[in-house]
Amino acid sequence: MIKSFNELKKAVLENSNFILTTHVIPDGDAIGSVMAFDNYLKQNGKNVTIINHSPTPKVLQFLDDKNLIVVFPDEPERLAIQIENAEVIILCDANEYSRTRSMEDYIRKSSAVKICIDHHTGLIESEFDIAVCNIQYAATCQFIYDYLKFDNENFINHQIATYLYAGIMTDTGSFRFPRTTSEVMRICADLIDKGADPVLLHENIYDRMSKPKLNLLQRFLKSFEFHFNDEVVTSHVSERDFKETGAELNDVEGFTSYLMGIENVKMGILLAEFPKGVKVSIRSKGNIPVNELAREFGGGGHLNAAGVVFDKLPTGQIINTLLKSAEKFFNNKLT
Ligand SMILES: [Mn+2]
Repeated sequence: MIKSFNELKKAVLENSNFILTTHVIPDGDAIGSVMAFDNYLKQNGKNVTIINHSPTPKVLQFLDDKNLIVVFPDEPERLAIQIENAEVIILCDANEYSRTRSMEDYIRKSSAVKICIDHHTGLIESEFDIAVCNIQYAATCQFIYDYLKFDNENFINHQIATYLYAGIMTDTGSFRFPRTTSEVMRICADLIDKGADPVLLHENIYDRMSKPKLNLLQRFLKSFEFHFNDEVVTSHVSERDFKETGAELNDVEGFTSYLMGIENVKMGILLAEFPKGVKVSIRSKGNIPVNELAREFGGGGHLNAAGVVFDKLPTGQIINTLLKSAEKFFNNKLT
């Protein structure tokens, strides 16, 4: 566990120009954490720009109602200069520069103080000047909550409470994933006291299935195949499915819950084809380490939730490769 709140606070006090960023295809915790830290820094009178590689997914845009987040590929020349001149760059909800894709080289080249606030495995400490990381945390937003409590609780206004609640709610799968501790619930109770609206946030994020997503979901449900005595279920959505339904890659968010909601299923695999490759999401129950499985192919994640991106290959071939590797976790041989 690395928890350098004093160093983080010192970096905040000693500098004026900050850049916040997060990983490609940002989720609720990614957007929640950069929005919350942006608000905190601005309360401290700092100049802050949030620059991300990916546009904010539609379903999360309500969190950035003033359109503060700028997208690097939209204005690469201007933003590259800003990254170069920044005094501090903070990477939230990721611990590798490669997760910022088009921004990676510019961040590496910048002489800014580089800070990581994250809860994923695989941190290489030497890559950052300050790392605030702990894989026990349910969300990066939980870290930011703890940091703000450490600095001054009064910074947690209703906006920050909203961002942090959104991040914790999404990263815990609405408070049901393994790291949903009593501490997480206490934090969320406090965030509600400070102005987060749990009903509205849930509605805004989860009760908004678009027609294209619904149509993609129908195709996804039809793709299920069972293996290893029905303990493993695999699924896929093709590029054609995306094209014909009008759905986006982000729309597969939440699909893995359908895999894991099936009786006796211990591991679920979802393949989503996109123009340049195949995004694979792997989920498990109990102590089946899907992060180890993902790591064999260059991916990573948590014990029960991991991901990896494959080069463009037929989905059947990728599924067979993964099942072959997953064999060691199951008693039944590949059939
Ligand atoms: Mn996260």
